[in-house]
Amino acid sequence: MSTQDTTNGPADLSQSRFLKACRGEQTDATPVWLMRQAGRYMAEYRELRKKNTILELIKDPALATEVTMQPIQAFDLDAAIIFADILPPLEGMGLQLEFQKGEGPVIHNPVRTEADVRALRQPDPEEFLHFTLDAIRLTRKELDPRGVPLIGFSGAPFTLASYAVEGGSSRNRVLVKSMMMNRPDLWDIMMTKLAKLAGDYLVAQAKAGAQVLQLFDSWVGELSPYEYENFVLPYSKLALDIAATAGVPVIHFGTNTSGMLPLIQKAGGDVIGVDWRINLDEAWEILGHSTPVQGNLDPVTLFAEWPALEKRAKDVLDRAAGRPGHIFNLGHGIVIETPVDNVRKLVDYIHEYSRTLRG
Ligand code: 1CP
Repeated sequence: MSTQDTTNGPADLSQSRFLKACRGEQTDATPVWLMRQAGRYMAEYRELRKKNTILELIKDPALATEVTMQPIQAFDLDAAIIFADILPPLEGMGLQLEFQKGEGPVIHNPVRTEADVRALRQPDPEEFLHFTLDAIRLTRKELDPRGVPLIGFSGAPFTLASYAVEGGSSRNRVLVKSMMMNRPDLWDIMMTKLAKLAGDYLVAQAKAGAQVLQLFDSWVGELSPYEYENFVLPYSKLALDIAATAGVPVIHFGTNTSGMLPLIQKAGGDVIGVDWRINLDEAWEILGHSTPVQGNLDPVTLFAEWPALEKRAKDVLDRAAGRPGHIFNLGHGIVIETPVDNVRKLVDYIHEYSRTLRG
C-alpha cells in the first residue's frame, strides 16, 4: 500500500485497491478485509475489554480508534471498519440497550405495542451518535498515512427491527415476523423510522470521513423472498437511497440470501455481499459481472489447518477468476476463537495468489 501525503488535509485514497474494487475497477491484487476484524479473537482487544464494557469502548472515540487500528497494525488489510455496533443507534430512538455478559444484547423496553411504535423517536445521528462520528475523524488521522480507507456502517431496517421487537437475539423471530404480518400499518411506521435512521447515520459517517459505507442486514435470510420483497425491500431501498446521496460506495450485506440475490440487488448498493452458502461464481453470474461482489469464505474455515484453509481460499479466488470488482471477505463475521496466525496467513495469501490471476 502506498504512503499518502497528509500535509494538505485528508488523504485521497480513491486509487487504493479497496476503493477501486468497490467501483468495479481492476487492481494489482484482490483487496481483503474481514467482517468483525476487530474483536475477541485478538489478545489486544481482550486486554482492553478487561477494563471497559463494549459500550464504553464504542462511546470513547480514542478507545474506538485504538480498537479499529488493532487489526490494521497486525495484518496487511486493505480496509478498516470503524469500531462501533449496529445497536447503539436504537438508544437514540428511546430504547434501553445493554450488552449482558455471555447473553449478547438486551433491549429492556422492546417495541411490542402500537404505543411503543408511535413513541419511537427519529434521532439525529449527528447528535446521538457523535461519539462514532468523532471516532471516524480520529481514526482517519491514523489511517491516512498508511493509505488504508475506512468503512462506516449501519444495521439495515429489518435486522434492527429484529432486535428492537424481540428485545435481543432470537431464534425464530416470532414477535418481529408477527408484527410484520399482523400489523402492516405499525410495521410501516417503525420500518420507515429505522430506514431514515440507517440512511441518515450512513450519510453522517461519510461526512465525518468514512470512504465506504456498509449496510448490515445480517438476519434478512430468515425471511422468504416473498416477505423480503413486500415487507423489507422498500425500507432497505429507502435507507440505501439516502446513503447513496453521500457519494461514496455502499456495500449491501446480508447472509442466507442465496435465494433472493436479485431482490437484494434491487434494493440497492454498489457492492453486494455474498455468503458461503452459494459458490461465488454462481452468485456473480446471478448479479451480473458489472456488479462488484464481496465475499465469501465460511468464517469457520479459519479453524482448519493451513493446507485445507489455503485450498478453500484458492477456490474462492479461482471462482472470482481475476475479474475486476471482487473484494475478498468472509461470508459473515470472524468467530471469537479464530487462530490469529491463520488470519495473517490468509490475508497474505489472498494478495499473493490473486496477483497471479491477473492478465
Ligand atoms: O466485546 C464483545 O463483547 C465482543 C462482541 C462484539 C463486538 C466485537 C459486539 C457485541 N459488537 C462488536 C463490534 C461490532 N459489531 C462491529 C465492529 C467490529 C469489526 O467489524 O471490526 C461490527 C461491524 C458489529 C456489527 C454487528 N453487531 C452486527 C452485524 C454484523 C454481523 O456480524 O452480523 C450485529 C448483528 C451486531 C449485534 C451484536 N453485537 C454484539 C453482539 C454479541 C451482537 C449479537 C449477535 C447476535 O444476535 O447473535
